[in-house]
Amino acid sequence: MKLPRVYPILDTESLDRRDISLETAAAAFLDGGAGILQIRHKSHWSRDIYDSARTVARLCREAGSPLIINDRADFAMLLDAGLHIGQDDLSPRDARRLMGPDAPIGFSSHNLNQLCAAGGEPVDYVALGPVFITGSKLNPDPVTGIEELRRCRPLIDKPLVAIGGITQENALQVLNAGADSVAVISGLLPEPATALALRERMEQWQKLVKAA
Ligand code: TZP
Ligand code: MG
Repeated sequence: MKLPRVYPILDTESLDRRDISLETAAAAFLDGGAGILQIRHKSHWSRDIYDSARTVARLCREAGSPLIINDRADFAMLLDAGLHIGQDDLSPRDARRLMGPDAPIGFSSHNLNQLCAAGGEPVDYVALGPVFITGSKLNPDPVTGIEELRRCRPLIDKPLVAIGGITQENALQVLNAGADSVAVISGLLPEPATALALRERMEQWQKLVKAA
């Protein structure tokens, strides 16, 4: 799987705090050139959320950008999307059994041991983080730092996504340390987060990562 250099995560809690709808953020990021999107919804998957996710899935299809659903294989399957799982979710093997051979599956790791183990799982990419301090995740694991990322990179063959506290200021360092892609929540949310500002922020990121 070839991952875009920037991997925007639509975290519904972060979007709610800024009063932005999932659809608005998705449309703005896709307009700004996003080559992939993830929906991360940690609370109840209500019908409203599912309807919004269906709209996002349609927008992603029209743009030719994959959509990945965090945690929930059931909704990923219904939306014909990919799946991102963590260490406490469905095992990668069971996720693959459900999702089939072709759906993209990502798997989170938080340290070197988890990363090496993830390298042998039936997943398409592995995330490592938090690389830096993050305010977007409840009870995050200890930060890995950039040197750990550099040390970890050669240990697996799969694409590596760095996550956690990645901003326009530190993203090039992270990519130069060997990450194939940077996953970003708050660094893609300007204040105020109008549709125009979101699109422009995405465009800035696209320009930035071209330099890596
Ligand atoms: N996993 C590790 S850090 C993190 C997740 C979901 C949150 C990343 O958010 P931000 O705002 O880009 O630090
Ligand atoms: Mg999870």
